[in-house]
Amino acid sequence: RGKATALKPAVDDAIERVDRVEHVLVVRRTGQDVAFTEGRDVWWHEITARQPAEHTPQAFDAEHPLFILYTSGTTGKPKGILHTSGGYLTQAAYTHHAVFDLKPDTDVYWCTADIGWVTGHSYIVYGPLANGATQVIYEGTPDTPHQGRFWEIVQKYGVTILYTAPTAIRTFMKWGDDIPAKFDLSSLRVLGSVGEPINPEAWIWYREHIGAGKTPIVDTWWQTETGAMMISPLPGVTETKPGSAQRALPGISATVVDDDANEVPNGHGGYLVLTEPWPSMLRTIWGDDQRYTKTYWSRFNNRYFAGDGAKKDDDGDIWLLGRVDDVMLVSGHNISTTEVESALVSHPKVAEAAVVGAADTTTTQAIVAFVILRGTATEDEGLVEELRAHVAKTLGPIAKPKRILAVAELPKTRSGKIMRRLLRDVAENRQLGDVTTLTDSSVMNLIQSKLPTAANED
Ligand code: 7RM
Repeated sequence: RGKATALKPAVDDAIERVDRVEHVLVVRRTGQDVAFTEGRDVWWHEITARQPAEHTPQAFDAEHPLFILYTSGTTGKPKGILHTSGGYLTQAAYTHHAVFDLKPDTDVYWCTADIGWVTGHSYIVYGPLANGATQVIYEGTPDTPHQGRFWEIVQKYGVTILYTAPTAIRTFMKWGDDIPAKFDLSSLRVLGSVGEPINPEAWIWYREHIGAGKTPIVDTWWQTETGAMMISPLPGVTETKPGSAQRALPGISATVVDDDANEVPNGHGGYLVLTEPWPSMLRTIWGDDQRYTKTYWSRFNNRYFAGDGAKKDDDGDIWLLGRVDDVMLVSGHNISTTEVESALVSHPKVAEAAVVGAADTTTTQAIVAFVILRGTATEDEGLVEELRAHVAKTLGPIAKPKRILAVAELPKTRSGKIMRRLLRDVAENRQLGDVTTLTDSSVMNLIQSKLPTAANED
C-alpha cells in the first residue's frame, strides 16, 4: 500500500527462538537500515557477486523433504504439511503446463497469490521455474496506487495467463466495471481461479469483463495437502460451467461419497474423496504420523478425505460446496454455505457474502448472513426482506437466512478465505477464537459492534 514493510525484524525475532539457523541471506530491497548480525547475516548481493555464472544443480533423492508448510486447521493446532522433491515437482510442473496451456516461449504468466500460500509455492515458484515460464511477480496490493493496478500490469507486460482468487474477483466487481474497461486486456488468453468456490456470478463477470467474453476460465481445486491442482477444466478441452471445478485432471481420481463411504450417483452430494495416490500428495504431518492417518485416511476406508463437501451434477461434473465443518444443519437439512453465499451474490445489491450456521433452539442451526453491499445500496428493512426472499426463491425456503447483516468488510486470511469460524463466534455471542491468521484483525471489532444480540434476537 505504498509503504515499505520491514521483514527482517520478524526474521530476527523468529531466529531468537531456535538454535539451528547458521546464516540468514538478506536481500537489499528497500534500502532501509536493518539490524545486521555479523557472521550470521549475509548480504545477497555480496554472496551472489562472487559466484560462477554456471551452476550445476545438486541431485536429491525423490523423497528428499522439500518444504513443510503449516496450515491452520480447524482444531487450532497447525499441521505441518510435508512435501518431498520428485513427486511434488512433477505435478506442480505438469499441472502448470497442462491447466494453463503454457507456451513458455510466448506466454507471460502472472499468479497474483501471496508467495507464502501454497499457491505461491506451486504456481509462482516451483511450477513456473521448472517450466521455464516468463512471469510477472508482484508484491503490492490491487488498489495501490489505484484500483486499476492489476489491469495496468496486464497491459504493461502483455500478460497472457492470469491466475487469481475469487475474493479478488468479487472485490473488482465491487469497484466497478469501468476500471478494467480503461485498460487493454486483449493479451489475456487463459484465466484461472483458486482458493474458494467461485460463485457463478463472479465467474461470469471475470469472463465478460476481464476475458472479453471469450477466454477459457480454469477453476482449479486443490489444497496445501495435495501440493498441486487436482480438479480443474482444461482450457480448450473442457466445456466449462460457471461455478464448477468439473473433472479430476488426467492421472487423478476424485469422487463424492456419502456418510457410509458409498459413491453417490450423479445429481447427489456428499464428501469429496481422492481414491488413488498422486505424485504431489503430502507425505505426512510433520512429527505426527498418527494425526496424518487419522485426519486424512481414516474416515472413508483408506481413501483420502479432503474435508470439503461436494456434489456431482447430472453430467458427473464436480461442484465444491465448502468445508464440511462449515455445512449448516437447519431443521434436518444439510445446507452448504457456498450455495447460500452464491445466491446472495447473485442479487444485484450484494457484492460479497459470508454465511454461517448459528445455534438455534428450534431449528438446530439458523442461517446468519453477513453481506457487503454494492456501491449505492443501503441497509434497511426492505433490503433485508428482499434478500431473504431472493435466497428463498433461488434455493427454496429452507435456505432463507434468519438474519442478514450488512458489514463493511469480512474477516479473511491472507489467501482470501473467509474465516467463518469467527463469524460463528460473533453470531453465537461467544468470545472470539484465534484471530492471528487474519489479514486485518480490526475487521472483527467492526462486525461485532454491529451485532450485539445476534443469538438472542428473533
Ligand atoms: C489452493 C488452496 C484448500 C481449501 C480446499 C477448499 C478450498 C481451494 C478451490 C476451493 C472450491 C476451488 N490451498 N478451495 N480451491 N474450493 N473451488 N477451486 O487454496 O490449503 O489454502 O486451501 O480451499 O476448501 O479444501 S489451501
